[in-house]
Formats: sequence, structure tokens, C-alpha cells
Amino acid sequence: MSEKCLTFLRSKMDEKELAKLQALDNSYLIDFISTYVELCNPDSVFVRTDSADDVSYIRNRSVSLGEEQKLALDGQTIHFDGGSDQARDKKNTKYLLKAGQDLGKHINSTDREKGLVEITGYLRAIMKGKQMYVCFFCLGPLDSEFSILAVQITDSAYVSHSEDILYRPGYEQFKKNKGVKEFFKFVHSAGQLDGTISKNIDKRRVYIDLEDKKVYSVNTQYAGNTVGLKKLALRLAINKASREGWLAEHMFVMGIDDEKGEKFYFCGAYPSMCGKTSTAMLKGEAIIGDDIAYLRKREGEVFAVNVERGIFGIIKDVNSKDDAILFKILNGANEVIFSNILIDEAGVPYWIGKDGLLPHKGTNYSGSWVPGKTDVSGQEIPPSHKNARYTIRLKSLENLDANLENPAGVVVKGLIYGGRDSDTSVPVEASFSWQHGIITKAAILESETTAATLGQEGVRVFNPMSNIDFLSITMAKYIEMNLDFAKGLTQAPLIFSVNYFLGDKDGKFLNRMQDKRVWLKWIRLMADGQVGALKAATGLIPKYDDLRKLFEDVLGKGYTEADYVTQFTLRIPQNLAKIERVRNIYKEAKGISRILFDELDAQEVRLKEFQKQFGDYVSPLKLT
Ligand code: SPV
Ligand code: MN
Repeated sequence: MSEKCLTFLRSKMDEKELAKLQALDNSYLIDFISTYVELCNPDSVFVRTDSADDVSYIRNRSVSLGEEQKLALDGQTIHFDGGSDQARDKKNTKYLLKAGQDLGKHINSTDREKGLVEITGYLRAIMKGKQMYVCFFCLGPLDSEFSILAVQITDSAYVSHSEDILYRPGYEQFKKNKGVKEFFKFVHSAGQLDGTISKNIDKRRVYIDLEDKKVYSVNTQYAGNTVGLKKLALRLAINKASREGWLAEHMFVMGIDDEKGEKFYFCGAYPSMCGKTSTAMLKGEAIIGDDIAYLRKREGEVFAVNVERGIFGIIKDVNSKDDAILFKILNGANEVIFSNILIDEAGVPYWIGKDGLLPHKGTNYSGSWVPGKTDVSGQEIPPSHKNARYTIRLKSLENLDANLENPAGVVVKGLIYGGRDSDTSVPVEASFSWQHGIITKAAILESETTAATLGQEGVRVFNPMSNIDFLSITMAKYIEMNLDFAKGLTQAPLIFSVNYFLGDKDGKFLNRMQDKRVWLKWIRLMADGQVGALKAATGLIPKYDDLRKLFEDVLGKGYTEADYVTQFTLRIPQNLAKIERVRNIYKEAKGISRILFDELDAQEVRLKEFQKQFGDYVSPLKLT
């Protein structure tokens, strides 16, 4: 470290903190940190190593500053984000691109120079009066080919505390990898506060600089915008993966066993609020991760890891019946950060869909709350926000798989894609091949919007691989890297689609929540050919007898042929319309592989042949 840099840092941090930085012996890293100490101008700097003392310093600080409040049960706290800071801000999240760079119209971007000037302006002295926390993390298991190191600078103890729950510690990893320059960088400030809430929401910005592997986030607190290691790192990772030949995906990783107890691992990509966490947490199965996975090839097989070690999950409708394990954690003396739920005077947490009755008054993200309270626009404020969440460690779960920290990852036998689709796809289906699956299950995924992002809900949007919100390369390149990923594999994982949201014409769901346990078991059995399937125009669907047996074995329930027919009828007009919609989107994008159009055309031809033979709606009983 240069003398000048050292003198400057000494003015901001005591010897103890400085020594922690010096011990890393990495001038590139220290230059990066001191640049933002100078720009953000905090009153002091705390360096968070992996030590228990440092971790508890952050936890205590979050409580003493009021960023989190203690609840009745030991270890539990509540954090509130501002009323209009309750979800990811897609509009103000942008890539900083140089002139001539173009990621396509589905990816939000702004001119790099202009963006840097704007964000630097916002960051200047933004931490005055506050402490800066410098934290080190490792994405993926430690000491693994999957590991990516990261530094988070923030003035929010809540963000830093959340990251400790959600990510593996990285300080010792930085020490081991002395002089490392290849790491992700995140700079966050909640900005000026009104009490504990970010005040300048109009100046909320999340800017991603792919060139510097750096993300800036200002004037926001909602974790999806601020916890750099989560979706902001996913964006950087997709870009890195595209250069290095692996995949960074919005996917759970879970183990599913067969009757003999032989476990296979699967990854599943569903857009936010479409059942991804509840699938990873399915009764009787084993969770490795619920949100983000890295996938790599090794000796002809695909391996996956969970990038995280905790869950930042949606709390709405979590109840003792459907989510017994989780419910126990959320109602015990465990380290849990609740966000944007309702608490009563005694510090007991409540949310929409929790067992029992809600209290008639309490405190939520709008302050003190009573039923019927309205916001400035006259809208009724719900007791807890639809996107209210809990943050927990995976290791507290009894259904955790033993391989969470395995540096090698687990062998992946199948990929599952699911969206919120009320009228088109069947509940579960396998693709004919890797290519057919990547195009007709993953690349044409659509989903109806939810409260996980700001904006109108229930609108059908295109969301390839459920990763569109996080793409940092063109769609053309992303699809190509997914197609190419099968090259060199001895046997590519099977590809499946699921749809938990199929409804009848009155909008009533055709399936119950627990039915997904059966779909997942069928997927497990398909993965090693324990069941056969029927050939539809869109893929391979389950046979009635196999599902009847699974409903009986897994859920102890009957399954009528009539239900089977309603659920698994091939809806040809809807499937044709979907191909048309998605093909038009891809036609407008640049450089999309011919393979995509060929697969879509082939599917269209198959659908039309079925239509000629069987009519618009094809009962599965007609298939062989
Ligand atoms: C999602 O919305 O997909 C999440 C939560 O997993 S967020 O951190 O907001 O991305
Ligand atoms: Mn997610």
C-alpha cells in the first residue's frame, strides 16, 4: 500500500481495522476500497473479517441503529424497507455500456460515461455521518472451482448482516488467494435516511459495470437491490460464465429420491414467486439451494452448486401445513431477519397466510397499522407486503442435503423450467432432447408478473430461462451458450417443464399445492427410465397409471382419470399462440441462432398435425 493511501486510510479507520486490510496483502483490493472510502466519505470504516466477533459486531450494530428491531424470540429481528422500496427496481437497474455496445432491447442500459458521472455524483460524501462496512464473501462453496470471491462495501448493517446469513465468508479466501484481482465488487449506500428508511427513492439507482465487474446501488434498501451477492452478482456471473463456458442460472438445486431411496439431483428455474422455493423445500426431499446455481461440466457430467448458503424467501402463505419445516424455523428462537411483515406489540411476527388470525393492530412497513389503513393513493395497505420475506440460514433446516458445502457440487440429472401460466402448458412434461428442451421449455418460457418486481401484476411476460431480469449478455449469446453446454456431455441432463398455475376458465387452479410433489417424483423416475411416457406435440407427458400410483404413494390420495384428462389435455390454440408471440420477440432480437427458429417451426408443425388429427384440445388418452 502506498504511503499516501495509508495516511488517508488512517484518517478514517483505527489501527485495528487497518491491520485487517493490510493482512490481505493485496494492493489492487486496497486501492479499490480506499477509492470508495474517499468518494463516500464515511465517518469511520469497519472491516468485517470472518471472525465471530466481527460478525456479531454487524448484527448488534444493525439493532442498535434501528435497521433491525429485536422480536420476542431470541435471534429474530424485523427490518422495514420504505413503502415504495419493496421490490427489485427493474426500471432503474441498468448496465453501463460504452458506445457501440448493445445488449438488445430487453436489457436495460445507459451510456457508461454518463452513468458513471451520475452515480459518482450520488456517491460523493453519501456516507457522511455513517460507518462504512467492508465485507468479504465467497460465492459458491469455499475452495472450489465454482468459488467466486467478492467484496461488498455498504453503509447498511442490515445488508451486511443479511449477507452473512446468505453467503459464505470470504476474508480468509482472499488471504489464501493472495493478490487476487479477479473478484466481484459491490458498492452500496442506503443514502440519506428518514429515521431508518431511504429518503431519496427518486434517486434510486442500480448500475452495473461489466468491465470493472462492479455494481453500484444507491438510495435503496430492499435486499434484491442492495445485497450485491444476490441478483447483482448473478448478472456479473452470467457474463463471466459466457466467457468461460459454464452456466449461472436462476435455479434451485435439490435432491429427489425414488422408492429405493436413490437420490438424483435436479436444478429448477422459475421466475420470482412461481414456487421455486416451495419446490426446493418439498416435503420428503432434500434442499441444496432455492435461488441461484452455478453449473459446470466435468468428465462428461454436469455438476451444480448453490451460490448461497441461506434463503431470502417469500413469506406470504407460509403455514404449518404446507411448509412444516420452514414454519418451525420461523417460529423458533433462530436467527431470522423478517422483512416487511406485521409485528404486534409483543414482538410477534405475522404475515398474510400464516396460521391463525392476524392482530387488529401492529407495525408494518407503513408504520403503525390497522385493518383498512390506506396509502396516499387510497389503496388499502395489506398487513404484510406480498413480497415480504424472511432471511434464514440453510443449515438450520432439517431437510438440508449433505452436499451443500461439497466443493465438487452434485451431479445434475435434469433441469426443470416453470412459469406462472394459467392456460397453456400441462403440469409436467419432458422434452424430446436437450435442444428441444432448451428452446421449447426454457427459451420460450413466459410468466405472469408478480409482486417481486415493481409494476403491474398478472401480465404475461416473456422470461427465457426465468433469467431475463438478470441477463448481462445478449439473448442470442445466452441461448447459444445454453445450447452449447450439452457439447462434450456423455449424457445431457433431461429437460422438463412444470406449470403449477394451470386454471379453468373461471381462473380456478386445476391443481393443489401439494400436487407438485407428484410431478417431481415423476421427473425423478423419468430421469432413469423407471417410467415411460406418452408423446404429445410439445413433449413427453406422464401416463395416467403412473400418476395414479404416485398420487397414492406420495400423497395417499386418489387421482381420477377425469382430473388427468383436464390437466394434461394438449391445448393446441394456446400453444400455437405462444409460439407465435415468442417467435416474434426473437425475430426482433439480433443474431438469434437458426436452431431456435427451426425448433419452434418443428413444434408448430407437430401441433398442427395433432390439430388435424384430433382437433384443438387433445386428450392424453388419445396419445401413445
Ligand atoms: C427474486 O425476486 O427472484 C428473488 C428475490 O429471489 S430478489 O433478491 O429480489 O431477487
Ligand atoms: Mn430469485
